[in-house]
Amino acid sequence: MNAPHPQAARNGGESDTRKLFQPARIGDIEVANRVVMAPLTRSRADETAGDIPGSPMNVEYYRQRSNAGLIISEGTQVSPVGKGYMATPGIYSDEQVEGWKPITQAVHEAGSKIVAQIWHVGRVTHPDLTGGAQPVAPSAIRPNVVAYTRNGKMEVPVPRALSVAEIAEVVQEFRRAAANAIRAGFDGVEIHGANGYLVDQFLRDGANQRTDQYGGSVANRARFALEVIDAVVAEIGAGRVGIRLSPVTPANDLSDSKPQAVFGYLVEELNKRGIAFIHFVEGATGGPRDVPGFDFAWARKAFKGTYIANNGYDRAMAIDAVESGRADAVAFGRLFIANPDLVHRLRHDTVLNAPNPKTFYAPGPEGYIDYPALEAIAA
Ligand code: 8OZ
Repeated sequence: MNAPHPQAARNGGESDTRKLFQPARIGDIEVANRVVMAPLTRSRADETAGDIPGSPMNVEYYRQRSNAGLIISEGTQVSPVGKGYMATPGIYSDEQVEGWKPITQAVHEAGSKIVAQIWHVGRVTHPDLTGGAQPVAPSAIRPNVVAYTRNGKMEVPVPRALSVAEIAEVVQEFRRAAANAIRAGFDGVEIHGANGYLVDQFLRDGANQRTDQYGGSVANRARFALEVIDAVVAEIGAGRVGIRLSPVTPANDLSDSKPQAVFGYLVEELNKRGIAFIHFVEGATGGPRDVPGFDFAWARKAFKGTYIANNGYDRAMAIDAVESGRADAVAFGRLFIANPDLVHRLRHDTVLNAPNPKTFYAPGPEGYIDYPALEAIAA
């Protein structure tokens, strides 16, 4: 992109009437615009101290991006065995809750809102990341996935199938994570139901071969997701709860034979709960959008809450999606890594910094808090 689009110049700043830049309500959360920062794993928590977020660098990263109407935090594990990557922050210990506080405070001071993405990776991990514990899953089916650990790249092992009693414990872990998120100053939570992690493993039959009440029929496969939703809603209220779903993504070696059936049922059940939002990864996560198997336009019409769209959106697509009503809000991932002032840049149709994948998960400030804002470029 070079010169500002003429219409952007005319509609720029305060006079901008395009819906993407207008305030909205997402459940109980009032947002200044409909640009959402997608959840982004950055692997910069203090791992040796116990997966604790909130270093000055972490605070600065979120503060810089607080022009988003809503920030969805990086995935934060609900338990040690729910961790699948190096140096991801948790939200189960008191020390982690304290760590999140300066982050949520900085975001609020800058005028934005932030929900915690609460996450259990299920079978997508390795004992080197979980304190030695064998990964858990609906069924003992190994995904063809590698884990990145201190000891290098490892094939993930065969997981252990959770017992019914253990499933109830994991539901309670999500509930405690939601309570902790509110204690830490978050405006709500997004349950990570996408990208082949635990909630998604129960939903899709590529990972769920159970023969009890958590497997088989669509209603049985959706039971765990809905128990998590119900527990979290009971704890913090439906207006502060959302879920991320990716019905057709092949990410983390997961698939389903009939995604429309299982995710269609789930959308209808989520309507009954009145949750704030569904955040849809439309297509293959970080890849092609045109993957068959699920009708996102149907979901947009069927779901009564806020529809947040994600996956490969650029400025024109996002403006058009919200203007036309195909989405209520649009989440950007990689563009937010590289452009701390993304909303300003989208509003004024300016040049964008390119993200550098080499520093996405690297420790340290490089590629994290040193992408320049526009003022710095102009100076
Ligand atoms: C990229 C790298 C590590 C984790 C996801 C949480 O796929 C992730 C993730 C993505 O949702």
